[in-house]
Amino acid sequence: MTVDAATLIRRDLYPLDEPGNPKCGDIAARAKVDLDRDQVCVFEDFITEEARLQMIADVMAILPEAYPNRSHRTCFLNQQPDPALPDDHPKNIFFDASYRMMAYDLFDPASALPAFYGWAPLRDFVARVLGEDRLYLNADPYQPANVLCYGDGDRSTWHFDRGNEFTVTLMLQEPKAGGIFEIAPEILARQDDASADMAPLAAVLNGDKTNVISVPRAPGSLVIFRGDRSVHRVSPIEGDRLRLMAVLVYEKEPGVMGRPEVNATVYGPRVAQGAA
Ligand SMILES: O=C(O)CCC(=O)C(=O)O
Ligand SMILES: [Fe+2]
Repeated sequence: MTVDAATLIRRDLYPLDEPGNPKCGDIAARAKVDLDRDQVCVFEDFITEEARLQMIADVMAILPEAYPNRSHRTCFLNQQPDPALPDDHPKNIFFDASYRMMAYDLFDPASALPAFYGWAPLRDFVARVLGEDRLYLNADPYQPANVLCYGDGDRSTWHFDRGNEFTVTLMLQEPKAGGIFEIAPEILARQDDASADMAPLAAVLNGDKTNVISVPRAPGSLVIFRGDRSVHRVSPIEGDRLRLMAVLVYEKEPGVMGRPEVNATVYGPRVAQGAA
């Protein structure tokens, strides 16, 4: 039987299926202020403890199938240097990233995370916070909801998201130490602007924290962030408890799918069939 998503959410705090409830309007309005200022907003205690433990159990059961994704890349996700630019230009500063990536098709569609992802009141709430009329589910077989699994020494180094103006994450499990999400709000006005002043971005990449916010995220927190102009990272994970982070992808149009060659790099050779 499909899990009833309404039972997963702390509806005492977030009555999302009662959009006329003034609590929803207040929460969305406050979150929008944070999002506009910091490019990130946090909703603590979003899911019940039972839901969180169930989602963790589901993830652990399919962990061996997750793809160990390792990359050496710039913050723009390029894997090659740009010889026309100086060595200290952000396009020539490389970092290593590593984590295991759990694709959407690995989950039982009737289980908790797919039910949570597909729950229309959640999507409508995210749209309200973002100031969008409505949002749609991603139509790709692999991308709609993933879980990033970070073990000891894993990290997601500084990067801008590509193709997604915003990202929704749900923290399932915290590591013993490390694994802090850090973001430099609107450090670039546009990723593709060759004339942009790169100095503030270069400072962040070189360890300057002046423009960086650390976002505390307790297990069960839902987070919305705009990652396309705000470089962000997850600091190295320490210890033997995995950091498990669900990433939900909503779209501004219906029917959006990923490019097969991108999916092959993100999810591994098993999805490479059909890739260019
Ligand atoms: O794991 C996280 O907290 C953030 C992941 C991330 O950067 C992303 O999904 O774009
Ligand atoms: Fe990201």
